[in-house]
Amino acid sequence: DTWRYAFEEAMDEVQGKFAQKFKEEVEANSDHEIQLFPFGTLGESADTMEQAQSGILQFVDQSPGFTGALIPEAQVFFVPYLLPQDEAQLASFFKNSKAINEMFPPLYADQGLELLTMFPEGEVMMTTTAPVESPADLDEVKFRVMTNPLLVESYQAFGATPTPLPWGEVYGSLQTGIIQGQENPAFFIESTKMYEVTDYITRTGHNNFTTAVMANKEFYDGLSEEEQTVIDNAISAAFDYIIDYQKGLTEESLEKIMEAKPSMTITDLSEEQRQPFMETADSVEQEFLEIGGDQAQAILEQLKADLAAAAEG
Ligand code: 6CS
Repeated sequence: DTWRYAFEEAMDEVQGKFAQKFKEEVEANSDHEIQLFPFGTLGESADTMEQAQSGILQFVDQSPGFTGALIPEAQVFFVPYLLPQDEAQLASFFKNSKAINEMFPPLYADQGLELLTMFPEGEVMMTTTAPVESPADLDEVKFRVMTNPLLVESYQAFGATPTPLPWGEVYGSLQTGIIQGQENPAFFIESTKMYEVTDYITRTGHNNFTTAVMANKEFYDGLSEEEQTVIDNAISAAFDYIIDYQKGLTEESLEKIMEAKPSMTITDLSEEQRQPFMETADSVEQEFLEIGGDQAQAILEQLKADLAAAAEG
């Protein structure tokens, strides 16, 4: 039979590459087929999540940026400066984290979802219509964020006017001036041509984009052990593949942006310039403890321990 898998990006973007590898592995090792639904074919991220919860879809990729209202603990990924930028460290963290692999699955299960994996998609950068060197430059800037309450808090702390929007509205809103900024990893800024509607890219180092892949839980629980193993192995192969695929991707994407639009300004903020942004982290973390659900504190503590372990190597 055919299993349906929706994701939030195009086929040749990171989530699409992951999904294609997963499909290839499942199809090579079972009689099942996977039908892929890239962004735009079944609606926005909130729509595909509903479809996965109701069993219309067997698999869905939804980033915690959109899962915060459903699973408040998933907002932890928006405490600024929590995740490192080092790619090897990040990969090891996602692979071995007890918070991700043991504490999050029951929270997703409560929502009818089997959490299969989380993986990083790259350093998040701001793209804006005016330069950003300090929080003061974000004053009065309507800045699009994913629909996640803690991400809203964090951009408020950065001094901006956060505007939560689904992805499909971002390009048009920048074009018409409803918003003046947004954040995303470099590959996505390049592939979705964010440089056409903004003039500045600012690297503040405040986050790395996290995404999550899950199955409808009833579907997954109803599979044979053998079939579950095929899925788990395919996820694990796709994880290794996507980590490898992203090596050098950030810098390559920035080069492509500069080729497409030589007048684009890319600024990597110095440690000193980053300081005022970093100083907001404690208050956003406190806010997470208040709005991050029953497990907020336990998840945050475990995640920090997992990050420390990944940093030691
Ligand atoms: O900003 C967003 O909404 C989108 N960003 C990425 C990198 N993937 C999917 C998501 O919808």
